[in-house]
Amino acid sequence: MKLIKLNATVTASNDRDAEELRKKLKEKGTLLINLMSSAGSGKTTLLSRVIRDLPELKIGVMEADIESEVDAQRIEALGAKAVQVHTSGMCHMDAGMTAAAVEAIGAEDMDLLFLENVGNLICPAEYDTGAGKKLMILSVPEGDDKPLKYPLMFAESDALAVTKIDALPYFDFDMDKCIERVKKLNPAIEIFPVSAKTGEGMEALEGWIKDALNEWRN
Ligand SMILES: Nc1nc2c(ncn2[C@@H]2O[C@H](COP(=O)(O)OP(=O)(O)O)[C@@H](O)[C@H]2O)c(=O)[nH]1
Ligand SMILES: [Mg+2]
Repeated sequence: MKLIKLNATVTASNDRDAEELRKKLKEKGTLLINLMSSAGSGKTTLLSRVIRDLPELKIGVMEADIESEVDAQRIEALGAKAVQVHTSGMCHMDAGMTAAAVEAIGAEDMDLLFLENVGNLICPAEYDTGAGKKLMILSVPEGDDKPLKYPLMFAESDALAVTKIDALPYFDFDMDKCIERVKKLNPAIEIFPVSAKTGEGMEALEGWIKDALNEWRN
């Protein structure tokens, strides 16, 4: 498994770098999905389920963290290609860092590339990474008030997976209220209640992923 250490690139050129990467991936027919959420909300677990459920697709995962290689190892154990990125203390990935990670994983002939962004609801929302789609996760234990506290990521994402719904009986999480709050910020967002543990709701989310790939290639 490859491990690369990256520093932030110059912010002023970020949007240009992002457009360049998006164009390059579009030409290859590879869809890059920027996966964002808090630490521990279930990004790696959800990706593991998607990799197992969609064996017909060639999927690569770029794992961004401050330290450790555990997530890339979890993905590689499933037979998918993974690269671990250490962000030199940064709380997000920018477009230059993402382009370097894409280079390291070798995106040739990949259908889907996931960027598992650094776990937090703030900084990743502020940077265009060059991804074709942004998928956000909110997990039930985090609470239905998070759209009120961290609106930008909800406003910026194309889809939201509300995960760990198997834990709903143990938390005061109001799904209707959560959906209403998110839709107020972003009327176009698609919302998928799922459990990566039991598999409930995953088919609908995976349908969204497959549709996004088809749309990207047309
Ligand atoms: N009950 C339940 N636990 C989950 C689910 N998805 C993830 N977890 C657990 O949440 C913890 C963090 O998951 P992980 O995928 O590492 O989160 P990440 O830090 O966002 O990548 C682990 O203990 C997982 O087993 C789920 O759908 N239901
Ligand atoms: Mg993870």
